[in-house]
This record gives sequence, structure tokens and C-alpha cells, in this order.
Amino acid sequence: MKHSLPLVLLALIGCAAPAWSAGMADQVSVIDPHVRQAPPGAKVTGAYMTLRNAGDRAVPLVTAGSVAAHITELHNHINDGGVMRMRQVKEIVVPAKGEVMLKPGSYHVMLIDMKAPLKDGDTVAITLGFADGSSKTIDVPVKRPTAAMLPKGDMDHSKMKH
Ligand SMILES: [Cu+2]
Repeated sequence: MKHSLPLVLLALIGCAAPAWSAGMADQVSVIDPHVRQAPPGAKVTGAYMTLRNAGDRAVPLVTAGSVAAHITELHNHINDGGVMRMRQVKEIVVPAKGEVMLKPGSYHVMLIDMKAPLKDGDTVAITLGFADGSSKTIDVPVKRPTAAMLPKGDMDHSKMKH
């Protein structure tokens, strides 16, 4: 019977391990992630996706990281006296049994000072870190922005006669 205590401890550790790994990251699924292909010469771009939370508690996304950029930040667009500006945010909360969209003009993951140009067809690994320390790494395809996403006059010039 003297050996029963260590066995109990082992059993507790054995039970605790799956609970630890089954953190907030496992509650969240990532839908349609994509990185916008930056214009030539630009060293910043945004990553967009929908985060869906299957759990019954809110999940704050608190970090994003990528080897493709020297700095990766969580951003939001805010209306500052009529001017839309980007601001770094501490967290993007995915509501319980709900979802949050990271999209142009709203929340996004900002890739700053990219190490190499990303082009349509490339894939970028992005690690999303949540408030409980759990994380999820996703492979995100790079997509050329559609004409609707570009400012007027910034269309594809290749078909124009000069
Ligand atoms: Cu930004």
C-alpha cells in the first residue's frame, strides 16, 4: 500500500495532461484563412480569416506569429474622427458559440517587415496564441486581392495599351 500514493499522483498527471493540451486552441476552428498578396515593394500585408468558437466560454486571441515577417501584430481598424486608422490591439475575442471575422477594414493579423515577398500560391504558417497559452498553427495561402478589393485606378494594367 505504500506505493499507492505515487500511483495516484501519476494517474492525476495522466489525467491533467490531456486537459492541458485541450485548451482554448482546440475550441477554435479557422475558416478560409488567407494572406493578401502585397503590392510590389510593400513589406507589410494582412492575414484574414474567420475564427469560430465551439466552446461555451469566450476565447481571446492574444498573439500571432509567423516566420515570414519580423513582426506580427493583431490589428483593428478604427474610425478616428472620420479617418480609418489601424491600431494594434491586445486581443481579439472570439465569443462563446460564436465567431469573429478578420477582414479588410476590421480585425486582421498584420505581417510587418516581411522577410521575402509573398506571392499568389505561396503558403505562410501563422501561429495563433490564445489567452490560456494554447496555440494553433495554420497554413495560410497567399491570394492576390480581387479587383473589388483594390482602390479604383489600381487595376491590372497588363491588359492596357501604353
Ligand atoms: Cu494592420
